[in-house]
Amino acid sequence: MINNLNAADLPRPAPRSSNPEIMASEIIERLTYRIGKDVKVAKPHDWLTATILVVRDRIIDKWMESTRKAYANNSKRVYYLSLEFLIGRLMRDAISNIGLMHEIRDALSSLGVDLDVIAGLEPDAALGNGGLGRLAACFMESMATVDIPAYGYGIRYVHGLFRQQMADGWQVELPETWLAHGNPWEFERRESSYEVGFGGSVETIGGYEDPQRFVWKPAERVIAMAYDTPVVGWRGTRVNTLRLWSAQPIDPILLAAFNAGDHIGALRESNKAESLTRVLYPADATPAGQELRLRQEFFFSSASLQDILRRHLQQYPDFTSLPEKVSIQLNDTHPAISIAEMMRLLCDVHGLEFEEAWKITQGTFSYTNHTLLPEALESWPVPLLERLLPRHMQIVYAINANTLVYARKEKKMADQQIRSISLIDEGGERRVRMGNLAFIGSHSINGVSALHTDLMKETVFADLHSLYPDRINNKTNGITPRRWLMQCNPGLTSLLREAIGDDFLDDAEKLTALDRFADDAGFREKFAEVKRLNKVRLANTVAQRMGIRVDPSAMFDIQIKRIHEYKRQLLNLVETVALYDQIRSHPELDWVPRVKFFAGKAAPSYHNAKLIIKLANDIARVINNDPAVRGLLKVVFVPNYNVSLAEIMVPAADLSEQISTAGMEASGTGNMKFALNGALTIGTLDGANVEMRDHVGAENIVIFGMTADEVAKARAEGHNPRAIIEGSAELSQALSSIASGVFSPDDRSRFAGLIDGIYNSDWFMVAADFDAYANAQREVDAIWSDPDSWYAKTVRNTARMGWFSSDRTIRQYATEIWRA
Ligand code: CRA
Repeated sequence: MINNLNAADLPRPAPRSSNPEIMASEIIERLTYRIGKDVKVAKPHDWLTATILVVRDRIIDKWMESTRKAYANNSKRVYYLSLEFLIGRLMRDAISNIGLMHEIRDALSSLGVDLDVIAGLEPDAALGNGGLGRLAACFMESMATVDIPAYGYGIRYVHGLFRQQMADGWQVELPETWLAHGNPWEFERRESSYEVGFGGSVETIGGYEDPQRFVWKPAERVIAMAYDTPVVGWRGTRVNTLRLWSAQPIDPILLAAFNAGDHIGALRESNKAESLTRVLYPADATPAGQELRLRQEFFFSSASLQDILRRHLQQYPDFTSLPEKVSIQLNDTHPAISIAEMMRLLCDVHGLEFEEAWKITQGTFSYTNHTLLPEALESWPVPLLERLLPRHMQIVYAINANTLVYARKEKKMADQQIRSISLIDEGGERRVRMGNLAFIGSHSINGVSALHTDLMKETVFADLHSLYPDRINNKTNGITPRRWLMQCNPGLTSLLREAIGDDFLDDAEKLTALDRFADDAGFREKFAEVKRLNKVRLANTVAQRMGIRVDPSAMFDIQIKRIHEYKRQLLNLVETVALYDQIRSHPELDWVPRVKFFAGKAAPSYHNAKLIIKLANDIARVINNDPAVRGLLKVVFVPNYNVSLAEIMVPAADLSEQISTAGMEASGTGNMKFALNGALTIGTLDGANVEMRDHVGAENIVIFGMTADEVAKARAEGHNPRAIIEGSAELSQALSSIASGVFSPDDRSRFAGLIDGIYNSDWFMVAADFDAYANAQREVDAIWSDPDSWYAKTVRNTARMGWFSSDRTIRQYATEIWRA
């Protein structure tokens, strides 16, 4: 066995040279021997695969070195458990991180192949819905960059997030097939397979005399098989592993049934197993609540923990050292069942005592909360958990008993508090609260922005926080500057290097050196020119995909993110209608030409979100066809928003819309991407916008609207949207034109219900914030009208956003939570 040999003594492949001729010959070699194609008949896709294989081979040398190093140094390993990894394309990221962009571009061009063309063929790995999944992808890259031995664990969905098509302005969901051409990045690991059980019963062994033992006898079993993707950090420092599990049947076919003529029945078990990892649930920040989802959560949690414990025992004699050598970060509550599974594995399989296992579990786990939306907090009906995971239900009861006894006896907590910290929600149908399980089973619980962390302490986890006051801490989100500056905005990156040198490439906070260039008219001009070229690129994309012409000299005002009522695309649309009315009523005024871009997907079952997409499209049709506002206002809803589209839209934005109802957006990360790329932000004091204001300076961001406290107060005391609407002529006109069908002549009452919601409750404070928002937009117009001032502000945004690098976030996790 290789493990028993001294790896350092083994022969290693010679370091590879990377001049373009050698790379070109390697590409031909892969094309010939790995793909089996002659140069003459190779299709663009074949060139893409061959190129990826060359890049991947370079990375593998580093990968093995990283694994050996972690082993040799007995380093602590970090495991990031996430049901979502929203990766996007990998090739450009990998090539740029290993520093071979020029070589590979030249090599390909010597073969008559354009790197940009084949890069555009790589499918997006869309194994996530939105911010939470994209954050996991940024963290993977940053953990490799800051040299932390880390593994990401998740699910290898066959179908990632659906493709969004527009049919007459309505969203239609189509299956996405990222694996259609195979996936040259991944390695199938048949040897890393684990059994995962469901259902069945629990046997109790022993009793009064001998210590009791419990053995779970699952009724169903599936195999979890690993697929590994190497994740390379900046400058190739370190390569970590993203390990995604795929479900396989234990018996691929029931041959007896098949031979007896039951051809479909013979495959039933196999289909059932494989359906477990077939599709990503398409809801963002709201739980699906279906049994298959719970099965997915347990499946990947169990496989990952078995893998983690196996690796630990390979290196250490027992589990006492687990908290010192292993950190497991739970990305939201989706993997929270891991806490019960860890207890089961330690107690039932490895024979530890409950108390000892509990200490190890708590010392090892930490949990990140990503949302406070009450409807988004995961909980599972007790009968479902009891049926699917009977042993875990017992463990949950045992943990709960210990916690509640401690709270009542030692901390003298009252009934009300006991009810709120309990793992079981007793109001109505009894349910297991996954947030409480994750909290109680972890030594660290973090929020994702300063405001969100404060609100966590005051709201959902108030009582748990008073029971365990040292556990909650903040880790403000971040974004990787490699993908979200260097790769998506090469023009700006070159300009920055010219101005301030290369230091910022290795440390984004060095961007502050740019600050003094904000007052340099020559620099501002170049900065504006880079922005213009990025806008031309977006304009071309929109012309190509949608046949719509937009003028790159207009202000590009962009709101791209999942469609959610709390994100208030509706506020933006209502203001768009108001502006449209204003321009038509006052054609004599100097209106700032604007293009309002929207993009984003709605959860397939989220009725109002889908209606908002239709409204955006209906408004676009009317406005774009009205000669009265030609050249002054355009509205574009770009279909099928994904990571690759974001990479085109973010660098092209003049104005970034971050306008969620205060207190509802836990952090946001799109906000950071835009500001880093030189957009001005119009936003509320919500999520990380608050800290962005602190960093870029209040004079370089346009903040408007109610604060989180004011929203909470208005909701508690009841506010009167009708009175507000009546008091604002602009607002009432815009609302009534939408409600009465001006934009939907084919179905005049289409949007009546949506607008009624504003009149009747205005939960999301669209009416309450409208005037402040409209005024803020006119303030934006005024700044735009003075280009010196506009570009001075946007240069300062780029200069001061370095702190929001995910390298900083990861370093904070490493020192304050993982101690790695
Ligand atoms: N929907 C929050 O809403 C946050 C990301 C990442 C979210 C965002 O404000 O930036 O997480 N929450 O922390 C979530 O998914 C389950 O909760 C999100 O992406």
